[in-house]
Amino acid sequence: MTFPRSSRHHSDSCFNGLYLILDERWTSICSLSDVLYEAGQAGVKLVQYRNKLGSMKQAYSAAAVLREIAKEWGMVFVVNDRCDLAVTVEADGVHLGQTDLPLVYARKLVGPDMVIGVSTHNLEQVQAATIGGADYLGFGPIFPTGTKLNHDPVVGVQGMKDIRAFTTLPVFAIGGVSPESISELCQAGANGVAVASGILDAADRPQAFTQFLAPFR
Ligand code: 3NM
Repeated sequence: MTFPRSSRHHSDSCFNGLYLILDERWTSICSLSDVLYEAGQAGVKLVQYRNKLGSMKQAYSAAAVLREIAKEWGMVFVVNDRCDLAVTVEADGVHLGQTDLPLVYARKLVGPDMVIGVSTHNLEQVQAATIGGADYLGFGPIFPTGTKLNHDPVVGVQGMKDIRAFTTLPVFAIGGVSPESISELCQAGANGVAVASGILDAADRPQAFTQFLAPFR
């Protein structure tokens, strides 16, 4: 499946609200497939598979399963970091960090229709990704987080306010986001929030989905 061309448009409804990050490190405590089913039931529209440690073979096996579940629920499925994996599993998008392939080469690999998101941590990166043709941005870490190792300095809600005027792209606030922080982040200009531990660590995940989605309803 290729991503419908029109859906790369910023006004598309999947580039806001809750962006679920399924990090492979959580597989020791929960099944990412189960989480993705729950996400589908809860109405999540955008999901990312993140595997920083596994081999390509292992990442492929996991991503292929998740990709199918996402398809069943009509969720947009994005692969973190790896263009080759995104193409292989026919993901809807790939998400690039600052140390991944530069946007221009990623675009060459994934073709014109795949969504490309970029992680940004300061104004310079926001401007470069915007000019470079990203479809959406992650911006953070907004709050301290244990999920991303060796992360950039915490930018706070003020960081989001500071970059908002410099890009017209949809921006997802990321890093330590809780349901309580969402309205403040949206007021600061975030279009949505990208969340891993807030959901994956929740004792009651369906309730966590409800809490994270409520501010956007
Ligand atoms: N990227 P959690 S912060 C994957 O700042 C990631 O770009 C970040 O996980 C960035 O919701 C982060 O558990 C971790 O904090 C997000």
